[in-house]
Amino acid sequence: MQNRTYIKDLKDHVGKEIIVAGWVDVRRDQGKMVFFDMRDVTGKVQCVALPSRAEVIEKAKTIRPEWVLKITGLVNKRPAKNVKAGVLNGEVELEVTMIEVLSGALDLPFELNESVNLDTYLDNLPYTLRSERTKDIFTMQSTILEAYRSSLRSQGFTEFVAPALVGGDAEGGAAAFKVDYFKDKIAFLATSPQFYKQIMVGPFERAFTVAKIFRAEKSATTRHLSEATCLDFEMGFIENESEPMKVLENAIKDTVRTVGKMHQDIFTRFNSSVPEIPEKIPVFTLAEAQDLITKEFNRTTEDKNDMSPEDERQICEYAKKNLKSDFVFITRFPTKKRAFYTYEDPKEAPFSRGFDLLFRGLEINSGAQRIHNYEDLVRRIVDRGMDPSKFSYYLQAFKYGMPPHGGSSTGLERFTARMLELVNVKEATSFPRDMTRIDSRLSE
Ligand code: AMO
Repeated sequence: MQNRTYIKDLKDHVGKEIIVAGWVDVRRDQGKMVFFDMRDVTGKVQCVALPSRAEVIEKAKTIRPEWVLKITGLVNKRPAKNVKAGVLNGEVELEVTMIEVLSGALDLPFELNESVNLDTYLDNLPYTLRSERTKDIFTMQSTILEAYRSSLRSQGFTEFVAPALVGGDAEGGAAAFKVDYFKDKIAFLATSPQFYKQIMVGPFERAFTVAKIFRAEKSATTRHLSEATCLDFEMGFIENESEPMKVLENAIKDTVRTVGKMHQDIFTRFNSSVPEIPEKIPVFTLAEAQDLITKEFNRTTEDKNDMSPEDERQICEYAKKNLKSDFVFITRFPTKKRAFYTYEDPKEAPFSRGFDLLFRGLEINSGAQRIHNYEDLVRRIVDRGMDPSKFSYYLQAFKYGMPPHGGSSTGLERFTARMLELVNVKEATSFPRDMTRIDSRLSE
């Protein structure tokens, strides 16, 4: 739209006639005058329709929230008694000289910023995504994405685009969605860009991707989605898992620094705070973490081979209180509990070189050093009861020379959810898919 002024810039146009465009937020009639707030992507402003402008006031009386308008108006200073200090446009208002209705809106299901239950919120996403709270969440997510990418680039990584349609299931176990492909072939939606990022170590040594992953696990929890977004990287020529852990630590620190600089206001609105990270993120082996939990919380951990959600929560509580860290690394999981491609040093058996990163009580990242030797990898596939011929495409990377390598994957939705301390990861997903919903609710 030509000659449009963004609402955040109105204060620079006092005394001038300008054009704004956006949505009607609320309308308040006061005596013969009509007041309404207009909202565009940059903020809100109060508009006033005066009775002296007959055509304007008639139209103003018909408008409703969410109507889309193009407004011509004079930017006036507010009378001193009406100034709202510290609020965008608290010192100015728009005296409307012309209203053009670009689009009307039907009756709304509820007020935009009203708090509704999660299902109602999700049923109405094309509408509820416009709310202030939601806009804050996805503004935060957009910054996380940008900062993480930029950190990996500065650490020498090249971004590539991973496929979403794949011939086999990368995690060799995680339930995959099936797709009818050409020539009667059953393809899958990728459960991870794992194989492709490892292959990309060939051309780039250090590669990363922001990839969609699809998981058909029947998990109805606050941490599971059927479709998630992963920030995956892989790097060659490592000696052990501490190198990818360091790259990840840098990416996390860079991201936290950036959101802290840009979004203090959002943290405040969510009653949260910029995460604490000490010089070095604390690292515990699985056994150390579970011993600490037993000691600190007087509770025996049930599964010695993995962290339960309660274990994750308590070790994070411990680290926050005693080590001033919102992040904790857990290492030395038993190899049998990790994906088949995870490296195990014979001297360290039965433990693997895999790691998890926990953030405010939740696993947000998994990573590992990988097996790089062709014969070892084939043997591991066979040991896991799988057929190496099904992996022949991926195995080429190892047949033709692969350096020791490793990497990790951060779930964008989980990272965002814990950043703002949201209870459910679905709130940190603009269009969540789960067992009960794909846009609309699935019938019972
Ligand atoms: P993993 O399966 O642990 O590891 O996934 C990595 C990260 O992705 C996120 N995530 C999910 N988020 C929401 N809903 C889900 N259903 C879901 N599944 C995973 C989590 C998790 O930590 N290939 C390995 C990674 C690697 O070793 O590099 C993998 O996929 O935040």
